[in-house]
Amino acid sequence: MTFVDPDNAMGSWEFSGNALAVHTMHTNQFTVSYSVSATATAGETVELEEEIMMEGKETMMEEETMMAEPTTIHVEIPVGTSVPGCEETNSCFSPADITINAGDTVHWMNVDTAAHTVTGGSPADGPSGVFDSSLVMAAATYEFTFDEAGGYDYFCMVHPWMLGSVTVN
Ligand SMILES: [Cu+2]
Repeated sequence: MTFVDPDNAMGSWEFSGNALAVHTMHTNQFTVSYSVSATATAGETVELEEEIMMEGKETMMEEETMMAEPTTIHVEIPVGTSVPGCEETNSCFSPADITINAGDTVHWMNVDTAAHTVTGGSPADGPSGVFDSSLVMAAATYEFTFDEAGGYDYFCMVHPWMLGSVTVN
């Protein structure tokens, strides 16, 4: 699989294979984030994540602005959250309240045996429409990239005691 995209320097792509090569036509530094998923046994997913920095040749022109490179933040949907109790320790999502930078991606992993949702909004006001995983089955994942700064409450539509928040700077 080869991407040649002169207009878009950024993107997110899924592919299957066992090798990854990345290069740029420019000489500026750039960062590549990649994650590797492999199914170890049925129902169990192993996920590895690394970040590498590719360095281009020295140039006379320095990049003037360097934004923090987008990263992925991991949140677990813990075992046992389909019955009330986790809300007493604010642990229905783990961690329940996170702060990230605009452009970062939050990756939710359901390690519970029950299906859950990650739905923007609150039980009182309903879904915000900003993001909604729909049902995330056991051992499944959901991710969303937050491009806009702001505060985002979210909850589980199946178990409305399950609350979390993402603060985007
Ligand atoms: Cu739930």
